[in-house]
Amino acid sequence: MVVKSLKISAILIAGVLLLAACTSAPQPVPPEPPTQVSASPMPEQTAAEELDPAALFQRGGCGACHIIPGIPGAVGKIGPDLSLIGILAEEHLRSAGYQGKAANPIEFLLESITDPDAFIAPDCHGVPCQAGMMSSTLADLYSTAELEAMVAYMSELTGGETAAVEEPAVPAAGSAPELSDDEFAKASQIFFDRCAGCHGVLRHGATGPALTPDKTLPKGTLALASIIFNGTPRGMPDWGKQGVLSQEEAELMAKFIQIEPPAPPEMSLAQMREFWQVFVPVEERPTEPQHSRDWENFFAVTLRDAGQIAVIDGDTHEVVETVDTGYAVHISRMSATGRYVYTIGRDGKTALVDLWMEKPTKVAEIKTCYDARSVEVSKYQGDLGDFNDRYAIIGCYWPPHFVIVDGLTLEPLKVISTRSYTYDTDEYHPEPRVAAVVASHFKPQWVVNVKETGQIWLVDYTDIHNPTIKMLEAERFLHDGGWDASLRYFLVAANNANRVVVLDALEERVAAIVDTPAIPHPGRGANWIDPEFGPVWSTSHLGEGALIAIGTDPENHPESAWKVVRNIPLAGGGSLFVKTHPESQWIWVDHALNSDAAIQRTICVIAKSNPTETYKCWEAADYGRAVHMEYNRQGTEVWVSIWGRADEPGRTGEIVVYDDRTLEEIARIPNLVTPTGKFNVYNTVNDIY
Ligand code: DHE
Repeated sequence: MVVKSLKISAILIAGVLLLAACTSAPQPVPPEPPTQVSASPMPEQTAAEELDPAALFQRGGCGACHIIPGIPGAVGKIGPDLSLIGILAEEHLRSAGYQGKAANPIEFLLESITDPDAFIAPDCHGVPCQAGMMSSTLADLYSTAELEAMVAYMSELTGGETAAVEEPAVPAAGSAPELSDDEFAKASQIFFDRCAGCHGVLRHGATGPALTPDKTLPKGTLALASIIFNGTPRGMPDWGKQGVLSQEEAELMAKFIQIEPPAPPEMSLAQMREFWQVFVPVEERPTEPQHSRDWENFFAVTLRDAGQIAVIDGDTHEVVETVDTGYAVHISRMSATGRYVYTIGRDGKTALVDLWMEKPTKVAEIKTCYDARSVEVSKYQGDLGDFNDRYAIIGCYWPPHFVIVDGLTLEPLKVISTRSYTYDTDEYHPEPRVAAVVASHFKPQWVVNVKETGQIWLVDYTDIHNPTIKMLEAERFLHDGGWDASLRYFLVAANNANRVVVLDALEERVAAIVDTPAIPHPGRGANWIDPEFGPVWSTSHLGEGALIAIGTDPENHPESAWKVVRNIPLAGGGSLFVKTHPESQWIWVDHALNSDAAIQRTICVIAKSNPTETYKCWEAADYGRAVHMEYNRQGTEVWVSIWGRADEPGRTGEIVVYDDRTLEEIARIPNLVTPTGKFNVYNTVNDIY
């Protein structure tokens, strides 16, 4: 009977709906139930009319992803807005992109549930909708009559009078799903591994939305599991489709995020001391390099899922040594002299590696947090003292604090909490995480970007036990950034505000805030000279296929300073990093988080002489994601990581080396386990990008 196909359609609708999944709360105020659904395959009409559409849409969690007028809480913005679907159904049906079997709008609406990918709506709140987002089993939740009622309801959404869309109400306490201790422990670990970076440990939201029970309970397990499994066009990864989470795990996580988040423990300086280890005391370390390699041309390469870095010789492409560091190393920074590499892992472990020893060796390590992303060193040398290699600063996600440690031993010296009030609404925030940290080249200062409160803290390190901290109001949520070519201005992405904040490190003020396309993500950005606008700094974006250039020379090019002077279309969104070198004629860009497998591994170059379009784009591998570019010391080679999977032998990852002048591939450094970031010693010390 028709039930099966109706079920399928329901899935589609549900998927569509799912995306929007109703946030909402009970007590629907449905519009007048539609009286006629029309045409063909709609038996059991009378039964359908008796059904309450609001309850049906809420059962499927449709409002989590869709705006559905009249359905309380259906205010989701992941899938298409269904406010005019009663009119648009016909338009979509006749469009060139339609590949389904429906003969009329009613069949189209039904099919949108049973075969959601038969038509991919063009607009999901400003970004293209994606195939495969809507659950293909949604229709199983409904009887034929119920599907008919939903279709009938949608067919009446033509922009006329409907009940107002309501914000979701907080559901009654006690309605959260229950998990066994084992399930809870497993979900906590998955959340830490996959979710906390974007949503926060306490789930107050940052790069991703807040996931507190008042937001998640109304959406329900089905809708949440679908989002977790299928991802969204605005950057939520498709964990299920990537094979990272099974359907059961997606459901487990959907339940977990409806429960109050557990508060993780704090960490005192005394506890950090317990973790602290010096393997090679300073006095036993060499006073000059113990090998003849050009260590300033070494690359520290993150082997993410191996918990290691590979130190690779930039002249010979040989892996000189692989060093155990910490879980999912995020970045490496070099000491001011370049001799030491500091790595920070997501487990909050910092490792100190000495490049002068016969083989690069871990000489000390410490754990200062349970979750972290940034580390930087002291670089100032001048009238106020010589701070080269004196201190390092470790920025933590949890606990929300930063820690100043001895630069040569990692001994913890001072811990400072970042808990404070949001710059704009002056609300207390319990989890303001430390995002990018950079060292000023002018003053004994670190620039500490506090994500959730939207403040840039200028931390003076001349007297670390009595530090002076200047707090600047900037924007939420600060993430990553880099210096302009003069090293005076630091440009940092406030990625969810679609803005870049410009810090003037000399005058210690925010010089400008620049509007950008969706979700700027520069890494450290790229500095180059535009033929028309002079010195500029570039970023690409996660939310849009766009590389922009912002003028950075207020003195000689005041008319273009702190303005977006170029907006160059890319192969797609999902770009994480850009890179260039003063000697290069190109700007390189990746698309590592694009949802399309071919685009994920596509890199593009833009000619500085014609910065209006990409000069060339190509796939750097036939598996994995192409991510993060870095130059060698001379600026003649570009290294690109192929980020594979640790559990797929032969496809775990490699580095592709290109001749920067000809764009020809000149080498592959094979068999690396999930390489991501690469940090050339000379370029990192001197902030060349
Ligand atoms: Fe990163 C930089 C945070 C996901 C690879 N990443 C940064 C910085 C921050 C940050 C705050 C800037 C550090 C600095 O300059 O002091 N990254 C986060 C996250 O919170 C996020 C979104 C989610 C998470 O849970 O970690 C995240 N980052 C990723 C990845 O998925 C990447 C590709 C692989 C990985 O390690 O998980 C990744 N992030 C990098 C790299 C840099 C980085 C390679 C340094 C770029 C540079 O050239 O400086």
